[in-house]
Amino acid sequence: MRFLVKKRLLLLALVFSTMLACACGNNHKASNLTVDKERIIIGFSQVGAESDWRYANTNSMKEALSLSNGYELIFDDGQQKQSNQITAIRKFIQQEVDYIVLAPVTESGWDTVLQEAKDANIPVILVDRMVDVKDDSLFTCWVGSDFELEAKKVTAWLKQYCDNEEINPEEVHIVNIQGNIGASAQIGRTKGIEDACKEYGWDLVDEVCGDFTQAKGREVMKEFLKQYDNINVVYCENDNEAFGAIEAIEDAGIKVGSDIKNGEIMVLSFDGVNKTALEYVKEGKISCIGECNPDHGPRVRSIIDTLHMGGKPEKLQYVNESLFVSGSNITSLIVDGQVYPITEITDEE
Ligand code: GZL
Repeated sequence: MRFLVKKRLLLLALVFSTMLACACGNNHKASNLTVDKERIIIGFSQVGAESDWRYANTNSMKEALSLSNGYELIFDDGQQKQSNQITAIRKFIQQEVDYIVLAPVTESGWDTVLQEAKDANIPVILVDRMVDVKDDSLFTCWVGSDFELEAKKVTAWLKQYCDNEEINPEEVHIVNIQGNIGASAQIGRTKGIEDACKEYGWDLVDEVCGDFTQAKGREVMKEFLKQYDNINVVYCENDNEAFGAIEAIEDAGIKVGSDIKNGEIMVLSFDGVNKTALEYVKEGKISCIGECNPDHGPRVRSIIDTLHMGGKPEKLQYVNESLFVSGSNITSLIVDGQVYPITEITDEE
């Protein structure tokens, strides 16, 4: 009898433990769901992968919005096409993400799709470039650079340099290799050089789009050298274009450098993200770089966390930026009445 009781008890224990395991198992699944539910899901539409700056910006976002930090980032590379970015945003809406982050390739053409995101109650955070929309409630926050200020700093440096070297304004002949036409960075940097040429009396020989890429920058510079024989300053709207322009200038047997009174061609640029660009500054191949800070990830993370806790972050958030030079005796600049420091690139970098 005892044996029989024992057997039944064992059977009961077996059934009970199986039930317990299932219950735990389900609880385990439930806890997974609980964890997933807590994770913040973000759809990020990036411009593309056209430049070193863009890689650095993408890395900054992926590092800040990582799984280990409690985020699930759905990344889409727009390949520099607005139609791809609009498709990605619509996909994020269908996936019911918690937030959409957009780095818009150009400023115009976003009203409709951002209205769809608003109707779906999904906050949109802009990074890097701005959008030109009728209703600015279509985006919650923007993190990026003051591109016109970047250009004012670079042109103020050139003005200071010309004054120090006693170079007359009419002796300065500039070509501008522009970024993607319609991108905030292009709009601000082009406005900066055009205003400076008017203000200081420099000759703006020509402006052509270089797509923010090295290959296009080289092609445009090659064409400029065929068309014009008086160029002594090349204003590149990013470093990758500058790398291409330097290749074309050196292929034509001309020296790049700041000694424009003795036949060198000066190269000015923007970004200062990768080592080659800073090397070129040290070597004097690029005379001055307007820093463009790609590190938007931490700010976007803080904006999302604030929103998630019901807070109201600053709508427009500008990143701090400097100017990279080497060997010039200009140590600071005054732009619009404000003093800006200059970062001297030395071997210690
Ligand atoms: C600037 C960014 C620009 C960079 C380029 O914030 O939009 O786009 O200057 C990049 O390098 O391609």
